[in-house]
Amino acid sequence: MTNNTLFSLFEARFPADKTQTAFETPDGRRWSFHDLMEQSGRFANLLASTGAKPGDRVAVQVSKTVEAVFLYLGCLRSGLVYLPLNTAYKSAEVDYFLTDASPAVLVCDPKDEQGLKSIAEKAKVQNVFTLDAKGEGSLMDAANDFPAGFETVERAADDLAAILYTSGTTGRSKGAMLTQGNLASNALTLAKAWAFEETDVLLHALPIFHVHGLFVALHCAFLKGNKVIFLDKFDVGTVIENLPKATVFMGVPTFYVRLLGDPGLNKETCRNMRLFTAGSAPLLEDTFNEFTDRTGHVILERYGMSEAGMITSNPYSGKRIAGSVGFPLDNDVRIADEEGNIVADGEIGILEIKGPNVFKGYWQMPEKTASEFRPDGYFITGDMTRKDENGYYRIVGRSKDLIISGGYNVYPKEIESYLDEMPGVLESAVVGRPHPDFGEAVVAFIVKDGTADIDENAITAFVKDKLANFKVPKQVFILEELPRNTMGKVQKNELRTIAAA
Ligand code: MLC
Ligand code: AMP
Repeated sequence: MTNNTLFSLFEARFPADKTQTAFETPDGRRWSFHDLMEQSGRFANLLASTGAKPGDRVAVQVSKTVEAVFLYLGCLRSGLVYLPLNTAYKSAEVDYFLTDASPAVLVCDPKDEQGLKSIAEKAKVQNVFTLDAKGEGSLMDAANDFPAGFETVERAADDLAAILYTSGTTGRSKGAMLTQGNLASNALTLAKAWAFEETDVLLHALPIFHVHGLFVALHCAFLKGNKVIFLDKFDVGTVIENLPKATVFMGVPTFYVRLLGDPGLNKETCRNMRLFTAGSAPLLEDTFNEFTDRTGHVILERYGMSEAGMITSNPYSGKRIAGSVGFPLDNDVRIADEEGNIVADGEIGILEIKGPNVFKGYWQMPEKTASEFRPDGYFITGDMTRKDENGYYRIVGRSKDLIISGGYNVYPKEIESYLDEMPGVLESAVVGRPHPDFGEAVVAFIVKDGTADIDENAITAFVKDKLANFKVPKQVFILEELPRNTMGKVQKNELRTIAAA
């Protein structure tokens, strides 16, 4: 190990024989650990040549490719801060992230380059490169001119490795600053807790712009030098086809619901598997039980968030309980009321956490950061939690107004603020309702301004135009007025009842 960075931690654990496969894709392409070292080295050299200095941000909004993973590693190697963006974000959303984070480099899909040019200029982004869904583009062309050798830049545990934007209850997204130390500690914890071995093969179907697909899944594999079967997106048929070649699979609950819908998922297809994990949203007990009946495997549910990586996990060796998220990993946890008073065992409160995995704060939001930490350093997760009689933690709700749809977080406030700007809309309220596929679906309630001539389609189209597709309401209700309590506050519970009916 040359130094103490996250990348060096991985590198020290890569197989001695670098010809071993690091990644393969269903179309027969294959990348060895030697390829990984060379390509990430070229990217690191290219990024350094742009004048970007350690600590500068690299914003990346590209399709899921192995080259994009190598770009992430190139950022880590050159000490740059990786800032991944959901490919579903529209230009207005990207505008906010670029303006807020002022990255030195933007890497986008060639088809978005023209549209993002003026936004990047306005945000004073010095360098724009492209990378497409085939792993080609100006980034690759430029990197090819650089040598593969690169000495990983020394960084301290407290230096930033990544910024992940999470939506905020106020409608303004917050950039969670994750340090080299945060990511390293969580990776080591998970690889150990989930008993990763050198012989594991990870079947990877998650997007790589979030904690789950980027850090949880890939970091475990890197720490054991595993082969990763890398799918460009989740597709039931492709997952089932590749399961027999894999030992580990990680997914959001929607993945498991969809897999169960295919008779091809059975004990035979799962014969080599040793671990299925689920998280990012609650896994229904029915899904958990049906999966065990069908495959003989008990899904291991864990709980986490952008700000802290994985916080709790069901045990690898002990009993995994449906509806529970298991026990705390390497962080201290406590359950407290809104004022921060610890609640009695068995009572519901908000989970607070402290540990090496917990982020450094929100990018350029010191006040917001301070308000989400207790004076003694505990971070307030906003997740309503109960510790049951056997010591298992259960996430029973959220104190934050948040919808989780197919594993993506949607903050109603953001959609409401946008809807309220629509000509003909007097006011709006957005809630979640149970959805058989996505777990929760976004539902909008609208009060029209007078006799404005707008209907459900117009409202949906308005949102679709500017916001990511997963934020588009699956249903719109037009009401005479919104239900309010005596204080004038919109009664979202009443709206949830209407939506669920
Ligand atoms: C797509 N759509 C969604 C959606 N994904 N709508 C609501 N919620 C979602 N999650 C839209 C599509 O744009 C489309 O709209 C319509 O819904 C149907 O699309 P689809 O073809 O069925 O969707 P698909 O492309 O298959 O994507 C679904 C999915 C994807 C479940 C595969 O959403 C996904 O990969 N989710 C994983 C999210 C994730 O990784 N979360 C981890 C966060 S980290 P239209 O109008 O085009 O028809 C985290 C911390 C932790 O939370 O603990 O892990
Ligand atoms: P994100 O901000 O995208 O990282 O989402 C984090 C949020 O997802 C958490 O605060 C929880 O509300 C939710 N979450 C993650 N895992 C689980 C789980 N296993 N059960 C219930 N909620 C979860």
